[in-house]
Amino acid sequence: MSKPAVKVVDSHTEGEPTRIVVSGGPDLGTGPMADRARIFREKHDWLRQAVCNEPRGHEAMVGGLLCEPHEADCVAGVIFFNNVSTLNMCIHGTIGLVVTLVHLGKIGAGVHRIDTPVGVVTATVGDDGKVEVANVPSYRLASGVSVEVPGWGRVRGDIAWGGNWFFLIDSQGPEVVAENMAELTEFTWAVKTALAVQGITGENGMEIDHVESFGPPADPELADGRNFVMCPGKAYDRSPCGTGTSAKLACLHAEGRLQPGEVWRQASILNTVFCGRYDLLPDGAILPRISGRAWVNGEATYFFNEADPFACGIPS
Ligand code: PYC
Repeated sequence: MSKPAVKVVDSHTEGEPTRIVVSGGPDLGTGPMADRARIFREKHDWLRQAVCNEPRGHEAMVGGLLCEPHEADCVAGVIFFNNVSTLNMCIHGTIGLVVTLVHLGKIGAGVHRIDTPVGVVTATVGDDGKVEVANVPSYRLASGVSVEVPGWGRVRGDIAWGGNWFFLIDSQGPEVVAENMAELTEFTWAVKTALAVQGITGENGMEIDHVESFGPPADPELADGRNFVMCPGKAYDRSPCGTGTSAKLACLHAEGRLQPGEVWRQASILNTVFCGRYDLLPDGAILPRISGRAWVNGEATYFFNEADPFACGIPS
């Protein structure tokens, strides 16, 4: 029997796409979002592939399933996913979700709580449409960690949590400029693979599934640094990556290079910018606040014809 159709709304946040399934998605129950994300992974992975993979999607597509929230006072719950798996957290996707909810007339300017598998985040929609997201608490786990990377030699970096686990590399490998996209992809992917092979992980053995390489900004008037972020499915982030910017803020805080409330302007490899600042939490972690812009750029209904060999996407 054909699966029921779903409706999606597309947007991009500073260049990075988000596709939110706004209706027709599977019933995952009413439990905490982390439990629902596990059910989604185990039983409905076809929908992730149908939304993110070709022929409807592409390697950089990030999807989100709009859900009823579990936590009180939240306007929505969401499970993010990409071309290979579910994501713990996604800030560019949250900004995309928020402009989608505005587009659908479900929310307006103001403060809105959103339930995710790694905790509640708070989004503030400005009158100008700009969105700031207060992320989950973030921290640097380790600094100056050395990893031997075949073909590239010894690479040093910091390990930090910003809602996903990141390995942050400064001024090593190919220069962080758009002309080096292919080399940056190979370099950061080789680092990610080496970290996994050598058993270098985040807390509790969690996989470091994002690698972030930094260099100077194209224009110091507009940004304080530029990054290239490798995502788990070997696509680079077209935006400055909100969880990656949160991990960066945690490292800047740990180094004493950025004070609470000070603004860090993080440019992406495409020179789009997120502004980040943080509050200090009593346990020494930081609460990052990341702001950026997103635009709704499409709506669609997806049909799953059982005669179509790629109705549920081409597996990646
Ligand atoms: O903005 O946090 C983010 C993100 C994660 C993966 C892609 N974008």
